Amino acid sequence: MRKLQNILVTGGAGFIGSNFIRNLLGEKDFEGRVINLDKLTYAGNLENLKDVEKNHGGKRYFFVRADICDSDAVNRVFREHDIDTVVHFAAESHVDRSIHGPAEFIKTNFMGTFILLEAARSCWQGKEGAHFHHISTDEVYGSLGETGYFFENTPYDPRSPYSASKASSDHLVNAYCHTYNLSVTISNCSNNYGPYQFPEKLIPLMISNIREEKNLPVYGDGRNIRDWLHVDDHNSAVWAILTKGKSGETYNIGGENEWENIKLVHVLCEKMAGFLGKEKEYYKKLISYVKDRAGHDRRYAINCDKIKKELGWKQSYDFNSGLDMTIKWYLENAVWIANVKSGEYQKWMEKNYGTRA
Ligand code: NAD
Ligand code: TDX
Repeated sequence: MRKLQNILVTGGAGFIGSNFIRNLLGEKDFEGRVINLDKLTYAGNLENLKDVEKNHGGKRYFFVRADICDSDAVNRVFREHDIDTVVHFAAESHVDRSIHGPAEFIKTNFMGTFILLEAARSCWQGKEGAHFHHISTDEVYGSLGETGYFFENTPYDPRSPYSASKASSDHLVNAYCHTYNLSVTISNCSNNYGPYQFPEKLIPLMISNIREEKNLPVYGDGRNIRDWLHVDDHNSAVWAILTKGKSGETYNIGGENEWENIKLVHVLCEKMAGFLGKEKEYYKKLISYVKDRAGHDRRYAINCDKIKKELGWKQSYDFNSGLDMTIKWYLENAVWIANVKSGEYQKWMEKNYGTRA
């Protein structure tokens, strides 16, 4: 089992990263320190980590506001905190935004990953046990028809600027392993849901709009399929890879839980009706089919037998109760939603979509 001391988490103020840090600091097999390096874009919010800062700030948890594209800042953090492990979450993560403005995706997702790899290469020369884990997505594999699954050896076929930027960063990570013998792992995960997800993504957007009785925009015919996984299950898989994963390997992580978008939106409407004391069908009238996303991938489905067999990981949430807990969290944290949706995000939405959101 790999021994981890000073972990650099990039993008730790975002959705998955903040949940990861919270879980990591509660992990019984980890006694080290976490350094969260985040630029705090519209998607990064320190409010996500208020409890972590209170309980561990200045002791086992440190926040550094920096851009992963800033080589000086990244190198400084590596040296000042004697980093031995990187968990690289930082990215521009929303497909729709990558269609409107790909430049930031290429910069952060590709160039940012390059800067981090270079820092690791120069700071880790001769460092025993140092390891770089890269968080990627199932979207790099492209789009499936009605049958079949993505395996670790499925050829890459990214189709949006977002997935192309993630795919190219995956290639770079592998190249550093082969060329410079850097210890690396990569995980390709399916769609996550859970607390602290920015309300631009399907599940929190729908929950937030249902609560406010706003339109529920379903793209195209609503029959695109995604495989949903609770964020804690994603993060327990990342922990398994960090501690037991083999350098040079890729691990798929998935929920084995496929849903057509429209069916999922129906379930959210029904569950929200239950929570908010309305009749079962009440919120479905808010659904509106809107113009499809350009190049919208039809279906994602992950085969995650490898991580199950080799690292003993498995999902622990069932979708029904995971969704209930998630909905409750958003209902209890309406102020969080209002806060994260103000500022830069709101300005961008108004520029690109008018006032729809
Ligand atoms: P998110 O958008 O919620 O958070 C991204 C974080 O990265 C934010 O805190 C943001 O401030 C930070 N960031 C962005 N650009 C930065 C930069 N240049 N320098 C430093 N920090 C920067 O994203 P998320 O949903 O938590 O996704 C995290 C990672 O997981 C991403 O790499 C994404 O591709 C991958 N992923 C996400 C999902 C999903 O369903 N959300 C699924 C599979 C993989
Ligand atoms: O308003 C919407 N209406 C709609 O029909 C939104 C926001 C989405 N959709 C559809 C598009 C997708 O088929 O719902 C599905 C899910 O959309 P997103 O939540 O935007 O996720 P997706 O595009 O599948 O990508 C997500 O999973 C893989 C994350 O955003 C990525 O970061 C991750 O890599």
